[in-house]
Amino acid sequence: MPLEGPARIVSELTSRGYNAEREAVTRIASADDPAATLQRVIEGLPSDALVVRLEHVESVLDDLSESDPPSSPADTPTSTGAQKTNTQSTAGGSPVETKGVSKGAGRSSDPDERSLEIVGDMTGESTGTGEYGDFVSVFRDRLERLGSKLRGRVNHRPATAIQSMPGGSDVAMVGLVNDVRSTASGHWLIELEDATGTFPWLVMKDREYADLVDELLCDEVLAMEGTLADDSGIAFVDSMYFPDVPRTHEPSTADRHVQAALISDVHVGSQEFMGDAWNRFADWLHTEQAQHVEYLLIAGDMVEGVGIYPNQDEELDVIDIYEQYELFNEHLKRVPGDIEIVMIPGNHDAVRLAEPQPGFDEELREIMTAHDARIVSNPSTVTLEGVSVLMYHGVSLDEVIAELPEEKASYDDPHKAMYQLLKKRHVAPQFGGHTRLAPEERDYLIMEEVPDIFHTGHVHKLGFGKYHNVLAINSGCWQAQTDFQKSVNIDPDAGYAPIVDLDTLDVTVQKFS
Ligand code: D5M
Ligand code: FE
Ligand code: ZN
Repeated sequence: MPLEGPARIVSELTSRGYNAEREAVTRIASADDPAATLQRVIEGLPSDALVVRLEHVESVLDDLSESDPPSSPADTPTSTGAQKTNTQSTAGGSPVETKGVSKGAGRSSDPDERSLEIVGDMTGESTGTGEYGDFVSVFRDRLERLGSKLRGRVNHRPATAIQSMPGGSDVAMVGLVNDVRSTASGHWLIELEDATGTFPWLVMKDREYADLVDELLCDEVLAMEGTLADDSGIAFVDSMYFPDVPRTHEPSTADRHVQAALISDVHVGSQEFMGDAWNRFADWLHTEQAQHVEYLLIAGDMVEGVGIYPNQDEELDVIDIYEQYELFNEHLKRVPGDIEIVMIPGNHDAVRLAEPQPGFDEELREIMTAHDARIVSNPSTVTLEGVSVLMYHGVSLDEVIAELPEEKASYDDPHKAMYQLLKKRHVAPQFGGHTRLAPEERDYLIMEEVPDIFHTGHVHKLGFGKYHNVLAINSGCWQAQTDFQKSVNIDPDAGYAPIVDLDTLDVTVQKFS
């Protein structure tokens, strides 16, 4: 079998169940005889090794240069006859894609320069029982924490106090949007709720704030300022304030040139999963062009799952959910072993559907061992070398897109829907709609801190842009158009990987389909 270079080496290793560090692959590819080197590396691996590391290759090459016969580490002889038979046929030497010893296609970076921290992972922290008291707690927490971002900006009063103020007073309130209705004369009536009660606010149709009304979602937190009517039963809105991202927000950046690949919606197990595109992506990660990609973030929907949508089983390639994860794990193995992976679940994954979704359970973690991936909840924030990335699968985007006018949120510009979530400082504001929410003591869906990058998926459309200096990226998918998507005219962006420079927050898109 000819050995054509890193991609070939990776697939050879993957087929034997190994994952490999990129530098190890480069080192093998640049050896005098890559095929023989690969063979000896495999023979010499400890029996419990899952990842082929640079040190394994170096030790084989050292042995070769001393003209010693290949030796396995004394304690773990693992070579098999079957593997040895390959040696002859592959030992002819073949062109390699990369040259060079320690640099080449492999990264030159020192793993010590990396840093990866997780904040807001609620895996194992769920306390909700779905009872009434949990709903009270979660909304109280939301109003308290998002309200605190607004209370300094307006001279707010509780709903019950406003009712007893004299007509004509200037008033302000911080609350949750309880209801939005249009009146017979075309004005808008917005009911705000706080811990004391509710109060109605009227937005006149000809006021500048009227066009903000179509952005409002139930249960988001905002502040209103206005004038109390003569009978003190309603207030006329003069200004609206959102928790929002300050315009002056200055994102953090990494101190060196390092990149992250942001993807989602792999959907392994679906007949439409694009395995070839995935393999091209994984092989590309082994090339020189990708040498600075040191992190891979996967924002949910690893597998297609079972029973997610009606008639979904007709489009399944693999019908057993555990087999789907096993297959996903095989695909992860092709990714260089020295890339740090972080993943959160999505609505197709085998965790509870209601958000926040805890990270995968032990049984699934034991299947997904190919990489020592960080498996965290949806949502979670991962900070890569100082750059915080809020990862959220994105089910609420369907709702934002359905409820807001086309120019403010659409499937063609998914990042604009993300801007709305940033403005509301909440990943899934609306309760009781399409997005299922699990009430917890704490509202884990709040954006307490402003992220530097906001990463979502779910809608299967690639889109990115900046909102008040925050980079919003919706990452597309690895699943070709399904019958359902065809029926509703969703044309997915499949087989793309957006790559972010963590030192500049610039984005480049690599296409593999
Ligand atoms: O969802 C991918 C996108 O397609 C997302 O915008 C929801 C939408 N979608 C896909 N299938 C359905 C069905 N059957 N009903 C409603 N909406 C759907 P994903 O969850 O990643 O498959
Ligand atoms: Fe998806
Ligand atoms: Zn999804």
